[in-house]
Amino acid sequence: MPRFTPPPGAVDAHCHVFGPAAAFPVSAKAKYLPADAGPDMLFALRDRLGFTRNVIVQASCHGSDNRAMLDAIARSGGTARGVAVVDPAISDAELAALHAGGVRGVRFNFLKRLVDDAPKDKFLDIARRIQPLGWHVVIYFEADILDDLRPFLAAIPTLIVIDHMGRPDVAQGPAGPDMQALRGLMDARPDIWIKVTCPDRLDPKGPPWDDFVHSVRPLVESYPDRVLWGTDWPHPNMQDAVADDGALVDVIPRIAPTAELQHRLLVTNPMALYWPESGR
Ligand code: 0GY
Repeated sequence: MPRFTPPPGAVDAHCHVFGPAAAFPVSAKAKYLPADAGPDMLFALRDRLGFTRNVIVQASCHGSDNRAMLDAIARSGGTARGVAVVDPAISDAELAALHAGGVRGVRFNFLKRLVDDAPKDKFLDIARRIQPLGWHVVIYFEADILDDLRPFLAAIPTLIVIDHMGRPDVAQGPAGPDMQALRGLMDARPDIWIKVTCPDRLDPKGPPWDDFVHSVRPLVESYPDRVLWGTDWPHPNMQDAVADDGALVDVIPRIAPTAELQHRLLVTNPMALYWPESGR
């Protein structure tokens, strides 16, 4: 159990579901074979941690087969929405069906250990096609390719959310080159948002993840309207060091030290992106 109590209506804006494999097998191209982590487990975690809603992000192991995510959303009673991975050949009718199923964004993954290819031209076609739906693009990359990605990012016509801040080296501190590059990107374009997630992935020194807190808190304070937070449950590929979800929640008040920052991070911002009709 975390010590920190999230504000009412808090959203876990980065989590996944895996399978269950008997109903929703992983892709033939999956780079890892996860244990089942279905909606019942996700919603039990949500309740235990004191959250209200989930944004389920399609994980690479399910490829562009979004059925496990859609099934979880359908079982959530309106408390979950999703970010899909789509094939470039997807039809407009299929996109509309994803929207009806609760999808509000697409994910482009550039991590070579997770996907075989990341075709920028096809991604841009997809980004143009999802724009009329009011969706955004979620992009996952590592800090060393940020410079290469600049023209691609500039061409994306929708709001962009960067997973795990583009995996900066948090040991460099808030003034280090990775954080400065990220700030440069965000300062140049006000519709770039970041997920201030995954101390367990980004801070090899481990709990209580002081380097992560030291580097990330200034970002939350500088861009309070463009940050999202999530557990990253069930922590794919972290089998040697699965973080305690309660301990991850307890990082929130250290990177967002006031009640107002916490409310923006956990409620206002994710609600604006994923439940805009709620009018918050
Ligand atoms: C994350 C991070 C990872 C995995 C995936 O789609 C995925 O498989 O996103 C990772 O291995 O870094 O956000 O879950």
